[in-house]
Amino acid sequence: MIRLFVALDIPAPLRQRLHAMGKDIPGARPAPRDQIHLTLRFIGEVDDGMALDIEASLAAVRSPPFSLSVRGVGCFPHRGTPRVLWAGLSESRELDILHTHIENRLIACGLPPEPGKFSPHITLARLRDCPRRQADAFLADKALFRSEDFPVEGFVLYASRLLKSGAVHVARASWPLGAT
Ligand code: 2AM
Repeated sequence: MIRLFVALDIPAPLRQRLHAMGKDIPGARPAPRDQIHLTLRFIGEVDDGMALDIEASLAAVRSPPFSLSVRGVGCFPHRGTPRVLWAGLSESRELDILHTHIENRLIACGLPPEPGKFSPHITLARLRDCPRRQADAFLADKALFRSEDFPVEGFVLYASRLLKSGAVHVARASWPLGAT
């Protein structure tokens, strides 16, 4: 069995900035700098045959390249004890279209539809025992954070191995975006 998810890579200089933001929060476990990503679709555990089907199916996705920027920050859950701090993204119709194409290809492979609405975010840090007011202070401080636009030129299928030291992400395949 293999644990899979589909993601967009973030350019290294922006990953560095986001990682630095995640490090500022007392009591937070920042996302490893080189693993900062935007999850398009968490797939979960599948067997090797299904993983090959998924790879073949995602290769057929045709969607145009586009630009995104990071806009503001937030946390999950929205109320109560915060567990994840994240950076938000600019509104993007192209991102929604890409997500829909990927979702449709995965459903065609026999996976159940994604539960819940696609909520694009970039995880900055996971929190343990972080008082709400501390998270709120971070959210207020970074509310106006904006990045430069960055190009989205492809998407990646990652395998995630859960080790004691944390998750390790390994790219299994990636595909360029191009003319439809
Ligand atoms: P997130 O940090 O962007 O929320 C790989 O596990 C990635 O899949 C995680 O970084 C997490 O991204 C995302 N993910 C989404 N739903 C998940 C779930 N139910 N379990 C684990 N990871 C999930």
